[in-house]
Formats: sequence, structure tokens, C-alpha cells
Amino acid sequence: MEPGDGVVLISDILGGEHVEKDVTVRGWIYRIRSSGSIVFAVVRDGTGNIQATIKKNVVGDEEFEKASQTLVESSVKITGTVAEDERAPGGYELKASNFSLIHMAEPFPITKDQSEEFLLDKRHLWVRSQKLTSVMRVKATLLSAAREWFEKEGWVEVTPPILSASAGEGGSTVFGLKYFGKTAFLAQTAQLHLEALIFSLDKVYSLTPSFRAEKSRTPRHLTEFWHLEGEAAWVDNEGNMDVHEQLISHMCQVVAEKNKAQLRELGRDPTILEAITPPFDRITYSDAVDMLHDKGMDFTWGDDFGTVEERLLTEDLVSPMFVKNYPKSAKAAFYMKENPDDTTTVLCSDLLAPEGYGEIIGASEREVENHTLIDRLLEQGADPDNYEWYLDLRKYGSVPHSGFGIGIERVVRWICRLDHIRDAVPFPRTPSRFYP
Ligand code: NSS
Repeated sequence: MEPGDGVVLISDILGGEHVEKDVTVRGWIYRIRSSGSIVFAVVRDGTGNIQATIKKNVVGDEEFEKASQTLVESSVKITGTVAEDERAPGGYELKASNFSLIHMAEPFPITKDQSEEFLLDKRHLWVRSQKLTSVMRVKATLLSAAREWFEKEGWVEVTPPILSASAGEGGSTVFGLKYFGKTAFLAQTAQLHLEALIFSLDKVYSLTPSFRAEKSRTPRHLTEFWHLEGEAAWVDNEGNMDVHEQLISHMCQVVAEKNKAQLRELGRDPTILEAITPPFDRITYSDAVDMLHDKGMDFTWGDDFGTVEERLLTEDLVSPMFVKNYPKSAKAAFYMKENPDDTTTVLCSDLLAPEGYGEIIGASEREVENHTLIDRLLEQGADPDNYEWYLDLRKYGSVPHSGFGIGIERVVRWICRLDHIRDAVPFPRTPSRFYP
């Protein structure tokens, strides 16, 4: 389908669709230079870039004059004949018969070799860059692939609240805000509300922003991230991991199929993603500690893994790996079910992405006994009264159940091989930044 009025997509031209035809492209000037009576303009339309040659004796003096004065990021519409030309970037060129300037840009503030801070200040303009455009396309595919998988498997998408009366994950990283004379919290997770919904819908999922007041300035933490969470009745810790490996594999397959060009541009070989299929290795926390010791690391059993440990555990892997059954001391969430075979540990799993990227999913089977939940809340200094409604769920037809949270930007960072998680989101929020 063409987007109207003879306008075609640049990606279609680069795909060889319009050779020797007259077409119109519209977009923004990516690069432009003139040499005597020819202007070479590279135009970007969000699907690709193509070089247009605008010749004085073809388009006329006035149009030529305009073209030669046009600055980068001006919006334009160019009509011309598509020609194969191996000297042109992308192998095709548009020989212009008409050049129309829609809006003349002011001198664009972003030029080569600018600091990361400057680019973050100009993020509203930097989102036009090839890298961020590719990342956003990949992210969109990953999300639609996930929805497709849930839909196919009979999960129901639900819409949990973002404003909440209690912290879902732990008091230390919750953002509070004034709520008509009371304090409300921004959701760190939808989990507790999803748990309420499995009693009628069985298997539910949601995609929401989650907020964490984490001061940690690491390449994998944001204060606002997109959280894809699922919760299902009748599923135990191992069944939960079956879900994750199928879902993540499906997302990898679809993106490898649909976004080859973007992935290659980001330095990710799509065949690596095609090879990601179930099952993924499942090791226990204790196995992981042994691996760290074997690699010469000084690590105490009972501590949580951070960026460094997870990098060491996964740097040589090509597929994701589960680490399960963490000690209570490392993964303290009050809702995780105690491991009946070893009560110092809980029935949980983290999925670690390969190549050093580390945790992308946090998951567990849920505690179903109210007295245990209350003990755990008290141990952690929380007031069980604030969780009254949640505790109710274990009074009326409690069932074994499990759930998980996928940090979408963590997945994007791994798939797109990004150094920093902030490039997995168009407008990153970190401890030092919530503008633009
Ligand atoms: O804290 S988690 O490990 N688990 C939960 O929130 C559960 N309540 C989810 C659930 O079972 N429904 O967070 C889940 C994932 C984690 O593995 C990361 O991939 C991501 O959420 N996550 C983050 N991404 C980016 N930035 C930050 N700060 C962040 N925190 C967690």
C-alpha cells in the first residue's frame, strides 16, 4: 500500500520495488551537499534513507536555489525517477524532477561528536537518529510478539492500577505522592492486583509502567520502566519457567524474522536470536554460587547477585539461563513461596540474558498461607494491615499460583546490544533526569 498521492516508502525503493518508475518520497533531509549544478540530498522517511540528485537544468532555477539552501532536518517532498546506481548509498537513487520544501529547518543543534549529556538534553530531537529509530522498531515488534503469544495461549490482558495504597515490592524503592491529604504510591509492580484477577480469569497479563526510586546508576536501571507481567493459577515454579522460555523464545523468533535490517544495524546477528528456543538451562542459586567460586570470585552464599555477578555467570552463554531457588536473605519479597525442601530458600526464578546482560525476568511461585505471609511482612518491617485486601485472597478459594515480571527495556537492551538501558526507551527517566 502506498501512503497516497504517488508517495512511496523509501524502504520499498531500497527493496527494488520502483526501479525506473516515477515516485514521490517525503521526509526529512538527513545530509545535503551541492556541487556546481547538482545537489545531493539524502532523505529519511523513517523506513530508510535514499539519495536524491537535484539538477539545476531539470528542476529549474528557483527550485534548485531552494534545494541548495536547504538545511538538514528540513522537511521535503521530492518527485523523481528511481534509478539503480551502485555508487549511491543503498544502491538506488532518485533523479529529481520536482523538489518541494515543506519546512526549512533552523540549523540543527545535533552534530557529530557531541557529549552524551547534550544528546540527552536534546533527546526530543535525538529520537530521530537511526540508532534510536531501529531500537524503537525492535521494541514495538517485541511487544506485539509478546501479545501475540499470550493471545494464542489463552491469557487475558488486564489493566491494573498505577496508583496504589501500598508498596508492591519493598518500601525502600517506592515513589510516594500526595493523594488528597493521604500518601499514594506509584506501582513498582502490578503483581498483587494481577493475583486478585486469576480467581476469575485464570491466566492474566498486563503491560504497565513501573516505578522504582532506585538511586543506583547502573547501565540496567531506570526509575520508570515498562513491565510486562503475568500471573496464572495452578502453575508452580517449574511451570512458570516453562512459560518464560516459550514467551522469550517466541519474541526472539519474531524479531529475528521481522527486524533483520534494524538488528544488523545495531550489531546484532539475527541468526543468534533464531537459535533461541526452549528449553533454557535451569540452575539453582547454590549452583550459581559454585560457578562464581570456580571463576575465582569471592562471594558469600546468601548475598544477592548484582550486575558484576550476573555478568560473570552469563558472559559465555548464547541462550538465557534460569537461576532458581534463591535464599530468603537474597530475594526477600514477602510473597515468594518457601521451598518445602529447604526452608532457607524460596521457589523463585530469575531469567538471565546471555552475553553478560543478566536479569530480564523476576518470577516466583506465590506463598498461599496467610500466617506465613503475615510473618514475612512483619519480618520485613511492613504493616500487614496495609495488605488486608491481599491477605483476603488467601481466604476464599486459595490456589497454587505463580507469576513473573519482564523488564521490557532489559530485554531490548540485550536484543539490541545496547551499552546502556536508557537507549531502550525514547525518553529515559533516571535519578538525575526526567526532562525532556
Ligand atoms: O523486582 S522484580 O524482579 N520482580 C517483580 O517486580 C515482581 N513483582 C514481578 C511479578 O512477579 N509480577 O522486577 C521484574 C523485572 C526485573 O527482572 C527487571 O527485568 C525489571 O523488572 N526491572 C527493572 N528494569 C529497569 N529498571 C529497573 N529499575 C528495574 N527494576 C526491575
